[in-house]
Amino acid sequence: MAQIAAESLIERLADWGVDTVFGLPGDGINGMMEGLRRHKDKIRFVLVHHEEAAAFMATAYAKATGKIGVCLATSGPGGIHLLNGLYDAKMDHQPVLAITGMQETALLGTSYQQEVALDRVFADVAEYDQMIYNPVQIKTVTDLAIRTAYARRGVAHITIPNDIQVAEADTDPWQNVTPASAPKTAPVYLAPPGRPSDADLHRLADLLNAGKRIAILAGAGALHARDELLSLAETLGAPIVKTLPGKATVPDDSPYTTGGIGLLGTKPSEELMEEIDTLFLVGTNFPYTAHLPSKVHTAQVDADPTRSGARIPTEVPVVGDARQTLQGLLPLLSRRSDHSFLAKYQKKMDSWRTDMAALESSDRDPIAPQYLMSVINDVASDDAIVCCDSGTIATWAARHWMIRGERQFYLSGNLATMAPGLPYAIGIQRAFPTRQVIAFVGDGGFSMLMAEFLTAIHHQLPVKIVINNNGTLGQILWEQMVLGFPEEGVRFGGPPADYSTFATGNGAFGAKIAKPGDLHETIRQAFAHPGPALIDVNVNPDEPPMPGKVEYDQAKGFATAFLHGQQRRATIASTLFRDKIEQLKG
Ligand SMILES: Cc1ncc(C[n+]2csc(CCOP(=O)(O)OP(=O)(O)O)c2C)c(N)n1
Ligand SMILES: [Mg+2]
Repeated sequence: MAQIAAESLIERLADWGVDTVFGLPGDGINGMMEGLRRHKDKIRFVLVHHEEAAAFMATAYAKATGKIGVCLATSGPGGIHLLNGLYDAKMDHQPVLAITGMQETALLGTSYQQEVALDRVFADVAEYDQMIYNPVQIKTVTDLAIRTAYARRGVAHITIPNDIQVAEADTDPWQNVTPASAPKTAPVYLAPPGRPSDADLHRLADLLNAGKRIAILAGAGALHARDELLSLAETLGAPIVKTLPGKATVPDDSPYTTGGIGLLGTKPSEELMEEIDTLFLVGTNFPYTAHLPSKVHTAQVDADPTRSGARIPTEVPVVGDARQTLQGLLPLLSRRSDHSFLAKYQKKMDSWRTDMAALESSDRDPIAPQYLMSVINDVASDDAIVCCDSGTIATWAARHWMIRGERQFYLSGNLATMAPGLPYAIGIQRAFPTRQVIAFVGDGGFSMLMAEFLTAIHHQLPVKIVINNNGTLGQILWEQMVLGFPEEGVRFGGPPADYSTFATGNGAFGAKIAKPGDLHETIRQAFAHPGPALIDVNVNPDEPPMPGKVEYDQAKGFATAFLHGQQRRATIASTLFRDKIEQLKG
């Protein structure tokens, strides 16, 4: 059988080290599916239930491995379904290749069924966006697409008309009229040098050596620089604050960190930002600038020149890889013998940790979401990976999922979309079959893409799904109240749905938990189970995700919403929040 053009693409992906394609077929990609069928030995196709999930899986695969993630969808609706997951990749700077089908070349422009100009639809999301018109283009375009995705840390898109997919591979049916042939590229990516110039390193060192009260703000761009960050903190006597996507930069029990920042962060981090004279941003483009100090000396290292000094005035912006920059910088720093500033924040963290532990009480009934997360934290292994949805779950995970050992944490950082937790877990479990991969998801987010739990069952991927079931779109409920508005349109109604039967009915481990006393043992059993497991936990819907440091306006908003007829105000007021309102009144 002659090779078809789709095989050139599949073989080229394999040459790039791609071992998995996440997707769902359709008549626009039957040639691609035949290419995959013929090369099963090289690339595994993970059939999903919704293309959006395939794009999330590819994004998570890239986040966890550093390698390109690949997703595949048919023409028209399939391609459109990919978009939300691809924007997640774009906004969290992950290399992802999206491959879509397109109508036959003879029909293009005739409004044939499912004809959607996906190259135009993807123009905003993709750094590289190319239709294939001729089989001889395929290898080169694949090379350039993947290189661009790596170089610009974003999405590349290739769309292929279905007649070209099944044409003979490597043929050029047209008369050549140009003094050039298809470029002979190689399946290779050469990363740019990551170490800044000596002059830049000295400027950085001068600013930091002059600082008296310094904080380091570490983001996802510093996830591979743990040792260097800890040495930097020790040398400067400076606490490390972590963005949420940068949560795994350093362990949560490290004496050098004050944990997270922003609404989901810690009180010591907020206080630190008010006290410092010097801020060093490492691998972060932290967007919530209201949580950053305005009049301090600022330095930053970021891999992308377009993000230099992109948020706050920055005296010393440096472009480079976080790890290589810190390696070059450390020998230039004078070591502080006085660690009293650090010690002050270590003490504040001791009391923050005590406050958090009090919220994790197993005595609280209904189950407190903080307790749920703390049980997951106790039972999970030292190299477990948590994938989290957007919503109140992100606050519980930020504060009660403790990074230690090789643990990791992933969420949709900048797009902050609902529903990635489950598909992220599947994509990462595919990359690391023997690691414990846990999705901590909301009932709202889970129900959006819940069919993907079947994907985990069918592909024997032993993901553990824990649903923080509060029967509401909780995050938005609290946001409405902070604005002073009683809630509207955020409660699904009725008792919380039971998702456990969906798991047990399909041969997986499933359990519904409503009592705190049942939680620990069930989570233990679920995590020890060799296959996929789903634990659906009814938590207290009236537990507010409190900011680390409550501002007067936030509490005032709650009080106003109460006055204007907020539902369930008696039960909401029975939570810790009442104490906070009382404190603020005084
Ligand atoms: C696709 C999408 N739609 C809407 C939102 C706005 N939003 C953010 S969090 C949230 C509530 C999520 O509910 P759930 O998953 O149950 O988590 P909870 O906040 O209740 O813990 C909503 C509606 C969003 N971020 N993404
Ligand atoms: Mg919810």
